[in-house]
Amino acid sequence: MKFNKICVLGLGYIGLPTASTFATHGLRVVGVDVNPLVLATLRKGEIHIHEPGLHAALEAALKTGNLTINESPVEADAFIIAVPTPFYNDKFGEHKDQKYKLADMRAVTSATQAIVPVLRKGNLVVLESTSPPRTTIDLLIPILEKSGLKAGVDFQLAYSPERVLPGQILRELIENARVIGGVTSESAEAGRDLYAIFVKGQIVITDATTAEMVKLMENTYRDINIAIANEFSRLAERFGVDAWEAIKIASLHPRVKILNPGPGVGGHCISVDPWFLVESAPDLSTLISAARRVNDSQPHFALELVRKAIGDLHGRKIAALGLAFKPDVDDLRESPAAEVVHLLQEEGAIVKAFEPFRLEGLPGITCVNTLEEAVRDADCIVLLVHHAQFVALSPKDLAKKSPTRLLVDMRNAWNPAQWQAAGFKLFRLGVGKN
Ligand code: SAJ
Repeated sequence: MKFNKICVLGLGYIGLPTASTFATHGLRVVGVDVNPLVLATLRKGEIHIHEPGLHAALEAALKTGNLTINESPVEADAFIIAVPTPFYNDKFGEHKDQKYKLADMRAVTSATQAIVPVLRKGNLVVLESTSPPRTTIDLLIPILEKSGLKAGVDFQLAYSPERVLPGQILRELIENARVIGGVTSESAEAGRDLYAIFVKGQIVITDATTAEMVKLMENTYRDINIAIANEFSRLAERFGVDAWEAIKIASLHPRVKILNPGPGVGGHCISVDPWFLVESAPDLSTLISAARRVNDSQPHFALELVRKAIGDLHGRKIAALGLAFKPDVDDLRESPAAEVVHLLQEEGAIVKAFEPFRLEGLPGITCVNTLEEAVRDADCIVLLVHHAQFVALSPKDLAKKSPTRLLVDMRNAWNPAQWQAAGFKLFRLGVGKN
């Protein structure tokens, strides 16, 4: 299939890089968003999200004249839906007394509805948003067929998940392998023709539901692997073992690769996607939901470690280093570090947080602008996120900035021998032999 003009619905972390990349590869692209603030920002050539290289990509795309920004879709050869699929905050499912989260598919539904009036014979529609299995077939087809056209016959329909890592989106969009699942093999091939315009990685073709499941399986596998690392860290504390040392040794086995424990799992992908499987089949997803609960409860274990280090938390001054959900990004969504800070505050601790990538921090958390300010009068310093600049701190640096010699390291970022030799007392998550 040949493409001259496409419409990308949703200009966020995925839609905007995708729209810009298609435009710089010669397609005419209409980028659509329902948020007037986003439209106004983009029309000025500015961006509303932080992603390395994205501003330059948008500028390049606008400069070609190929990219235009619009509040609703227009006739085109193909439509790509890249809108968010968050959770309901106020609705839950329940299975055998266990609650699970429910995906809010309203943005996908309304984006799909918006395509109906402009859908024409011969078009291709692709859903990229992470979605519960069977969404393409059970949700999209009935809406799109209201146009009077038949999916897989009059128009092509495919699911192709985004699988890029925040911080490296523009590069991974082009280089990563891409999976495209069609409602028919013709649909999958049409999807392949579209993405082949810029994708250099392998393009794998399958059916739509398999492609939906592949995306969920990848992130669920990682979530479960981290959950077992977190559970190992709890066991190690009980048995007087250093979990980091044990995991490193176990992972020397050629068929074992255990991920790292930490204060929990955050971000908008790994802590979210497994619930899409649980929601779709709670009776069959007991391991997946148990892993989710292990990871969601990990901030409480982080809190207990700080209590072990400092005793009663009430009125104690704590410097929290890092609030992001993972190192060297500014993304605070679902961040376990922020959760640990809230728990410390609930116990009466006075916390000053320093997040170098987001100085303004989060509501309800006192954030300071420099490391010095955070640690100046602290009774205890807690490392929550292993940003490179924190890992690089030396005992000498910190001793000059702070009176405290009490440290809690949730990430195994600091070498215990080195810090202990300099007079610090270091408590590490997952270590039962401090
Ligand atoms: N984490 C640990 N221990 C580890 C690794 C990670 O506690 O050993 C924590 C991190 O601190 C963080 C969370 O897990 O809070 C998730 O971080 P991540 O780097 O594992 O993943 P994301 O959410 O940034 O990106 C993932 C990626 N998926 C996989 O690697 C399978 C990415 O490729 C996907 O595109 C992305 O989810 C997505 O959009 O789904």
